[in-house]
Amino acid sequence: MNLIQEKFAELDGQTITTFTMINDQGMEVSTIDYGCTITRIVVPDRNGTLENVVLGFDTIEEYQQHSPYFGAVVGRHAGRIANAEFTLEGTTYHLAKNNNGNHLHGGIKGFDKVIWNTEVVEEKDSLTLVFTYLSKDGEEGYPGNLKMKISYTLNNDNELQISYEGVSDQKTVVNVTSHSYFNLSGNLKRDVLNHKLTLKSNRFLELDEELIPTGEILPVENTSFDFRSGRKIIEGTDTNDRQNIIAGNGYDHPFLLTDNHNKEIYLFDDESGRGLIIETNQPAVVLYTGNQLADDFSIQGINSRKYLGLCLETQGLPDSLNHPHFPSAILEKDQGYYSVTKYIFTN
Ligand code: G6D
Repeated sequence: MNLIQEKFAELDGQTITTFTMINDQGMEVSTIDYGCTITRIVVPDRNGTLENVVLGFDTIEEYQQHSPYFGAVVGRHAGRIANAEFTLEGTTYHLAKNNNGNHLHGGIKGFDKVIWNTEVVEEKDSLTLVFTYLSKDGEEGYPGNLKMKISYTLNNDNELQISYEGVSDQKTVVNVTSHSYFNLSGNLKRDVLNHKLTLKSNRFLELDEELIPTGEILPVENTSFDFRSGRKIIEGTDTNDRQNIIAGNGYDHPFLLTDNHNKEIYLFDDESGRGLIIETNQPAVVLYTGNQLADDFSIQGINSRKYLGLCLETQGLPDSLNHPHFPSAILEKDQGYYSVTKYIFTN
């Protein structure tokens, strides 16, 4: 295992650092301490060719100007919260209205836009980056001083594990995830429309026109949302299914998982032979197929466009605070928050 640490940029008088973990198979994971953002993941195809499989930039300016959370950690609360407010124990908290009058992904300056303290832990067959940050009481409108610790561990089996731990001195809400856009073709050679996704999920959340959950939990049977036997992404981008249409001709939906830590999510690109198995302790995964990717910038020389990457955001359920029948995102005072997701790359 090797670690390369180098300066990425200066921002507001602070240095942003790149940490590149390289395992003995040649897999690389590059991360910057700005938003714990994964900027590159390099893995082999069926012929052993090492190429990048995530959307990311080379400069902080591009992240500030163009990034729709490319590779970033998202929080305190990933996903949307309707009307940008929630009530806890009789107190209503008002959050940033940063998406059509609703709250999205932790607000204006969420976890994705702060610089995290970083430590490195080296083991014989693994490397871990430990990111810590104190999200103060009232930050982005959330209650409680929340101490967060996020660990990225790369081992020699081409597995990247991300764990999230948090504790707050007041009752609050927490729902954190990683927002990488995967594209297994390698160096963004193709879009993700022919990627095949298999999900252990028989229910998904209905969304309204503002992409807010209506509260209805729909069965996947006989719809383009049934990924139980594997389905190509393209089958959801040109359907007349209203849910695909309101998502911008694709998917932007939370799926309730029927299994944890048991290959519950599998993405495969036949042309490259690359696969990605995702296992998590979380109740849901948001599949977002890059339907809103703008086309007025380039990513490492490739023009950005719809469907150039897709996100599999393992997490609780968006807007659960307004839907008591959803798994809760409430974190009690001094209660430990723990979320873990493993990404297993195959070829
Ligand atoms: C869009 O609706 C989608 C979100 O799910 C995604 O996370 C964001 O773009 C980057 O708002």
